[in-house]
Amino acid sequence: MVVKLIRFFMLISCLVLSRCTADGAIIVSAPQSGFSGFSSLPIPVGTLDFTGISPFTVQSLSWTFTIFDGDTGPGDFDFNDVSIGLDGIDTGILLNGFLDDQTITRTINGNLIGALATNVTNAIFTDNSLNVTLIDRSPGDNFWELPSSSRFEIAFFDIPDGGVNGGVVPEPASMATFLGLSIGMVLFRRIRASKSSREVS
Ligand SMILES: [Ca+2]
Ligand SMILES: [Ca+2]
Repeated sequence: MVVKLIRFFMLISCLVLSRCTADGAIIVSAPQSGFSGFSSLPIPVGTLDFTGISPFTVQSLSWTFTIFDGDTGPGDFDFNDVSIGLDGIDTGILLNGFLDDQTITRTINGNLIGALATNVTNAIFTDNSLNVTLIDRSPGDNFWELPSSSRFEIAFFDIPDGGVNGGVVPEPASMATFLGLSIGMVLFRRIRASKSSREVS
């Protein structure tokens, strides 16, 4: 019962903050840019806020986007042509699987190795902000729509020096978790007191 209550209120804390820890990952999310149209510049997905998150080295991560008319499915004209940009750094990780004339929500996994991991880590924690873009190697030919009614997120895994595995919990999440746990404990005590009174009577 206690475990269920704790899990429930941690989930609430997580949803309220759009930033949470689950299964050894740190997840950061934000509304999508609402971009609609063609552009020869990188397509803006949105900006993630890392304020209050203890710095960690970025290694393995997954991105979840909702895109209409991506044209990056097998056989589409931008298949193998679009990669994910983080603060202007081309990760080289491809955005395949977003189909022509359809709204698709899809998660892309990837690993950042060596200088790429260092550069992205520095890009995030110099200003606690990460601008995410789509970099088209054949720019200007694709109509994109990234609805602002959808959120995008990045989940960071295998965090060696901070985050969950290092036992460092982000400050805002700590406060929300504390509030959630406090409410949970009050409810638990009330339920237990109610049970006790029933057993006595
Ligand atoms: Ca293209
Ligand atoms: Ca398109």
